Amino acid sequence: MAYTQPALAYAETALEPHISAKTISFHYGKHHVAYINNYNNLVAGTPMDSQSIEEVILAVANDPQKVGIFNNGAQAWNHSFYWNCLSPNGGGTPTGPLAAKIDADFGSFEKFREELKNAATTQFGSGWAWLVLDNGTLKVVKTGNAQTPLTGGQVPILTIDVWEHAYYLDYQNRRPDYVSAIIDNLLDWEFAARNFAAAN
Ligand code: MN3
Repeated sequence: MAYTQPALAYAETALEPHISAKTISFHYGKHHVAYINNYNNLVAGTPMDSQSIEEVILAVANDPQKVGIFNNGAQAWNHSFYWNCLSPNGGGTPTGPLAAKIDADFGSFEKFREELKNAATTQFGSGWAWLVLDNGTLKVVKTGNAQTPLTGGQVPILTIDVWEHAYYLDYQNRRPDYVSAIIDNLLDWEFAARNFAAAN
């Protein structure tokens, strides 16, 4: 069955001024939709059509014959995850077990924040910065293009899309400003806490 785009949990204007409605309209309404349509067209009529998108991503990750399925499927999944990482009531700091684990694994929230910002700003070209749980340890990692931590067995907790289409209308070349705006104002720590709890 076809993969369907999850509804946004907020209005297209809700993330302003940090991310404009115009960016959301293109990013959610055009880029993400295109990845999903491409993915559905590529798996239609194949056995992959009956698998979950996560199963397909893992199955085709290292298959040079299925690069198109991987790229579109992983981008479909990464973006669905990304929209959930953002909230008009986001930013600030985590609480509870996730906050304690960040302190334990990074030293402090401030050190984690610097590591995430550094990963997001130094990812060369298109890609993603992530907070993941890797064998019981929280880590910040970055992935290029459509690559996703799912293929390495890491559990995504949060992500920031650093493809230019994510910020160019609002920030042009100023990727660090976009990254800071997300970390300080939009990251949904309640979503992150649910991902962390589900992984334990
Ligand atoms: Mn994107």
